[in-house]
Amino acid sequence: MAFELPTLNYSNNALAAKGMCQETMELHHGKHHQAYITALNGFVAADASLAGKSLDEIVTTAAPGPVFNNAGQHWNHIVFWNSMSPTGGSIPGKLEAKIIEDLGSVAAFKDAFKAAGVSQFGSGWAWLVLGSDGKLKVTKTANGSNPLAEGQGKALLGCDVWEHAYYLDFRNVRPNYLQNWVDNLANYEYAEAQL
Ligand code: MN3
Repeated sequence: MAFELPTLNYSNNALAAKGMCQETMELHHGKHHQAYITALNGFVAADASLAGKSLDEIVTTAAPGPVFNNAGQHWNHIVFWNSMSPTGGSIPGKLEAKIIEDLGSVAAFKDAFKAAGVSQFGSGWAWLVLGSDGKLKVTKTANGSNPLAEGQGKALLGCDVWEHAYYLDFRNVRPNYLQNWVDNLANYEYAEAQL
């Protein structure tokens, strides 16, 4: 069965008041994400060894290259849409306590997350991950890679730092995009639900 673009839990203009405009959403979800899925489906249709594999299986087994890149980006964007909310930015108590225990403070978490995204040279992702040791950690990955592929743990939040994610709203200023993301867009309820 072909991979499909997931329906969003919110409208394309629902994040505009939070710093992600409707045009960004239309291009990012409707064009960029769709393009990864279309490419991935083309590779699957042309390669019997990929037929019937789940997205997680492809992400964890594909060699570096176009199949991995497009499967990874499909996986990453599914997490990304879930990682934002029109009511984002508020950290519920259980997650807040876990952040303080594992990362020191909410401010330290936000600083680490911003630093991960800012220091990712070129395109990539910043993540809040629950490691196999049961501890929260902040990571980053390049291009289409992700915590599943790299064995970092369970991805609780993922933030796209490719330029297409922020250029209309924040131009070249990636740090401001990340600051706004952790303060106003991040769906911390989604993160907490995965603990
Ligand atoms: Mn993207």
